[in-house]
Amino acid sequence: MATTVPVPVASGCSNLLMGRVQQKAYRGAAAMVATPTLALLAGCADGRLSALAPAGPAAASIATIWHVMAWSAAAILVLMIALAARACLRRPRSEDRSSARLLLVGGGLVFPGAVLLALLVYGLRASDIQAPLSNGQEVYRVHVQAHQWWWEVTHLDAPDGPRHAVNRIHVPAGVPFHIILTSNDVIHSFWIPRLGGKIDAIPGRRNSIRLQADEPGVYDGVCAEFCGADHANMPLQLTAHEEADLVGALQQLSLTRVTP
Ligand SMILES: [Cu+2]
Repeated sequence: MATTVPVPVASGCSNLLMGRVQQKAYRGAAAMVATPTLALLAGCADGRLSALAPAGPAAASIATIWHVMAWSAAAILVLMIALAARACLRRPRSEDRSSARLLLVGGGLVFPGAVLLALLVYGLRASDIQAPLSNGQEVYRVHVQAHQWWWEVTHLDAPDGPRHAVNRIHVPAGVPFHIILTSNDVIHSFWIPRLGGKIDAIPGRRNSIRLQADEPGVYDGVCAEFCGADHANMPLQLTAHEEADLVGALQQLSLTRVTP
């Protein structure tokens, strides 16, 4: 004989309890995601190796495009989530077909096309800021030769002949200077995040980049291309001086080649 098993029905009280448990779980999950994210983002803002704390025109243009892209992407993500939620929650109607087509053409072709075009134009203009100046203009020059795992620095325009250093660069503040980059062995990448973008040091090639430090100070750099076992131990330090102090700093350096 068949018997009917009573199915327990949740009471209003237990529903309320479940709702509170779920709310607590959501809050806990949000805190678990938000806390480390905010801590990580705080580290981006004012570190000595932070591209988001620009100290020169090239780095400033890179930081601007980072902010534009990051916040625009966040806004688009929120919009997409809202549209997806709306699509899930409402019943489809026959007149939706024309608006769906408009959404596909506008949101899928026109909008991303316009965004990519604007980013391309901005990116081309931003890369011009780092292009070396033409030969007619006198610009302070430093030759940097990358080695596994150190930087050989030659200050070509020191007053009484080239001055040599290891992992240390001295430049004037407030004016552009050129870094001429070569490599002795493998591909490295020269990067001082607060002053500008990266540039590769490639064996057999000379690459140049124009940088500027707006204020006197010390700016840290790294090798940004994996170049072997000690890649992470290849720090670099650039000091920007007032013009009157630069000569004295250069005179402290060696007149002959130095190695670590
Ligand atoms: Cu390297």
